[in-house]
Amino acid sequence: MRTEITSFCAVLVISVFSTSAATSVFGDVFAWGVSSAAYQIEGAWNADGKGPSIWDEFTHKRGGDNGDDSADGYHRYRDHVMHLKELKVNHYKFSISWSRVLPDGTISSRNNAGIEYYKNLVAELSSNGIEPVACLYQHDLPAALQKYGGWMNETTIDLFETYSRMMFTELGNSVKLWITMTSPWNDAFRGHGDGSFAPGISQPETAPYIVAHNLIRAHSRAYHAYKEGHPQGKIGIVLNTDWQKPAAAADTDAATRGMQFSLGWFAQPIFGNGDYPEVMKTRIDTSSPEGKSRLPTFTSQEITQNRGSSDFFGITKEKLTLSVVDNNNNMPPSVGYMKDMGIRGTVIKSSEGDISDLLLWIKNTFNNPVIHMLDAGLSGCGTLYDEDRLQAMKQTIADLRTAVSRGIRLAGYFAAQLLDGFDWTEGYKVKYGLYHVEFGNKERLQKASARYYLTLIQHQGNEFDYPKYFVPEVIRQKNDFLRAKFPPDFTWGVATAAYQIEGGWNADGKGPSIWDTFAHDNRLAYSQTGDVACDSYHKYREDVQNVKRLGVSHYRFSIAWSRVLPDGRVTSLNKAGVDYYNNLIDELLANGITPMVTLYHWDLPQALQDIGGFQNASIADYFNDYARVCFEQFGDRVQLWITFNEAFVVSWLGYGIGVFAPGINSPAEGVYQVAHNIIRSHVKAYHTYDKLFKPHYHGKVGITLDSDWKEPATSSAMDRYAAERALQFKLGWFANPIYGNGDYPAVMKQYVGMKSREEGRNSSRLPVWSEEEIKINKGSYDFFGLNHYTTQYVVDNHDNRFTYEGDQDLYTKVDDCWPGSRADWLKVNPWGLRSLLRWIRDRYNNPPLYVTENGFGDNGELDDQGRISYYRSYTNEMLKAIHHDQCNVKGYMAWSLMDNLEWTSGYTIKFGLYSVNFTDPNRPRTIKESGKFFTQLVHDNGYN
Ligand code: GBH
Repeated sequence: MRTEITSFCAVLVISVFSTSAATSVFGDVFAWGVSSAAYQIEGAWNADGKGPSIWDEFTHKRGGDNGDDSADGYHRYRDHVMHLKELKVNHYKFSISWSRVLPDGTISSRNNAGIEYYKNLVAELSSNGIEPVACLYQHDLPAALQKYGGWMNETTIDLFETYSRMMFTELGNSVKLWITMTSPWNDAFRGHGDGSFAPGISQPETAPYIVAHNLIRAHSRAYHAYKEGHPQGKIGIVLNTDWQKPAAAADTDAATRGMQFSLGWFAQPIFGNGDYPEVMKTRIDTSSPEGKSRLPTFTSQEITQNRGSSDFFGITKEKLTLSVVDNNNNMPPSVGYMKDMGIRGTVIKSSEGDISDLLLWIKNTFNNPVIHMLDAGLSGCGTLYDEDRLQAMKQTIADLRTAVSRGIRLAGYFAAQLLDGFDWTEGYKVKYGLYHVEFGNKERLQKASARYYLTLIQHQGNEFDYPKYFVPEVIRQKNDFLRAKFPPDFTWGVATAAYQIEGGWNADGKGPSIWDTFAHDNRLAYSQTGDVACDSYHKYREDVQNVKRLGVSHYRFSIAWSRVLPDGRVTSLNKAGVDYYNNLIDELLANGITPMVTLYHWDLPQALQDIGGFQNASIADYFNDYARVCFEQFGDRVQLWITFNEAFVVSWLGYGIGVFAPGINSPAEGVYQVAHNIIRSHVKAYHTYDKLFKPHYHGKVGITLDSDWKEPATSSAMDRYAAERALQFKLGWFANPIYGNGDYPAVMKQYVGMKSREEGRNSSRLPVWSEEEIKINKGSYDFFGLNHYTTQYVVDNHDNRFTYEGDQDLYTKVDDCWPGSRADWLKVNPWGLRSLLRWIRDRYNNPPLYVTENGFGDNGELDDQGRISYYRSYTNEMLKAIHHDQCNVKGYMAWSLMDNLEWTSGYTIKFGLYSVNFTDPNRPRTIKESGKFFTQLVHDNGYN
């Protein structure tokens, strides 16, 4: 039932009702929290008197990513609290940067600005009803103390106590839940054993033991210092561990030993008998010089102080689980701590029950403590629709329910983490946030896992079905590769365009086009031109053989208007130009290949640009005349006609921002006029064919529109409206008049009208269709041509520019997980194609559709695995659209047959299934691996 509801508000209402009656296994008083750590998110590494920490020094020395700015939590803590409120968590765990409050680590260096920051954060949390959980130490020791040995020096224990006492005084009235330190194992082993954490010391024989010893003593000192003054408050420690399972029954002791060496090392002193686990003492003693154990000894007073020095057991289960094999002392080259432990752990995927087994082990080994679970989280490349992480959280919660049923005293769950931030060893390569952080401008966007978590909290941790829009179906199915065939009559082809391949720019009477002018004006990369290009004007026979070799049935090419009509007008008919296309068409037919002809792929006769091009309303008549000439000359053999390629590109890039020929800048008005005239031109030519030619030739006419898929960046209602708006402005602009109701999309009329009024105009910059025009626009097609390459996310955003872009009130961005290509604009997101096909199906009554272009740009290598993977995944999503969604897709043309002139990028970006050697005057073609892959796909007509 709930999954049917698409309104966000409605879902919230329903869930409130449906959960209020249910009881939670987690009890009524449960901490639902989120965690963060100072160095991972604060940034402002040297702001307002902050002293450097060992992590500042470590990362600066190491080079690469660092936490200098990170998510800028230091300045944006109010935003963070707002997000915590959105999540409806009741607790927030943060850590305090010691060197922000005491720049050199000692009390004499007190920095009020730093203290103020934490006071403000705590006040902001409290006033929003969120319980602050302050951690005194998470890895970022003041660098000044490292000069004296840091945690190797026991003076640091005293300094930690003094620092802690100061923070208890400063924040003790508001913070009732404290953590002395989080994951001290990392400081001990990673910081001093393998050196992968700051301070980067690698002395695995002794240093980890000394550091752990001092950390434990520092912890228990801070514990008692707090309890003296705040008997009501709670303070504890958070430990981290892998769950270590025996690989076989014989390895049971080894697995227990592994747990004792990692978790027991800290937990036995604090939650057990006050001292180190026996197995550690024995094993380290035996392999140490006589009477000088590498494992330090606690005094009896310390043992008493340690014992019970934590009001709760904070635990972080690392992402992975280890399968442990006994490797008693026999594991060269391992030394020190690892050798002492004497196990070999193989990382295996965590499975159901691991967390509950770990908690049960803690319960049994350490006296059934109250536990707070701090999720280690599942890292990823940072996709916004993080279904995997959502599933992992779901799994963790299910495990925790099991744990509770086994009598474990669970008091809280803290999801990791609030924000994408700096990950200690991986920098910004891996992301843990429930909120995405756009590091350049620090924008935050809610991921699907955040929506899941907040709904989980509303359900008090009970199982629930999450609404579909949290992660749309198409995205959830992205990894389900479909092994199936395309329909038997499915059409496969490859595509090219005249200016990109022909060359012969002034051969045999051809007139110049606006792209000749643009290129000769040095507007293309490296001043390259299409003067010769692939020289298809001379090599078309070879091209046809190459098409044939791929086994496809269709070839989509375009006619250069100014080759047929040099000055654009029918009076200038050029017989040589007509002959060229006749020859090409005849050659195709002779080889069993069906031509699909584009009349206009951007190369307007310069002579027509001289009278205003598409800004001149009479262009519709010129185009109609030109189309009629083509229908007359070639219509007896060509039955598939495309009037325009990518009306959007012509309008916006050609006449809006002028980055394409003819290079005109008219982003507010011209762009809409041009689009209007393109549609008029198309409609006229469509009806010309329909009336005069279709009765004899029975061909089909359509237009090719290009559209990226636009996915809402978050599932907020505003972003969802914005994504729909973006699609309507991009595709609906042309598709709605032709394939829809004959008029511009309502939302475009509304927005352009509104923006025009705001600007002080008394009429909209969007032209208006007459009743009569609407009638002839509507249905002026036999099929839908779609060019599709990539996807963007859409974020609702007020835009104060009065241009086609500004009119839309949104901005777009891409996903960190989508692979790039040689072209900046082309990110690989296969499921976008399926989403777009479904959108077209729903908006335009499932028209017969040809994907007339789709492809991937690289440097032109013959072993082009990137392209193969692109074609494989995109065509598979198309297959899903046909099989699962009943989209009426009739055919698919790969862009492109061969490497060619990539417009303003010149010959720098290659899209071909064949490579072309542009430095050889003969322009030899060579098939690429992708060409072979495509041949196989066409041959199999799907995936076996
Ligand atoms: C298709 O357009 C074209 O139809 C085809 O001719 C072309 O070769 C193919 O793409 C590959 O690019 O960064 O400002 O230069 C796809 C839509 C429109 C996407 C222009 C790239 C470049 C914008 N394209 N856009 S810019």
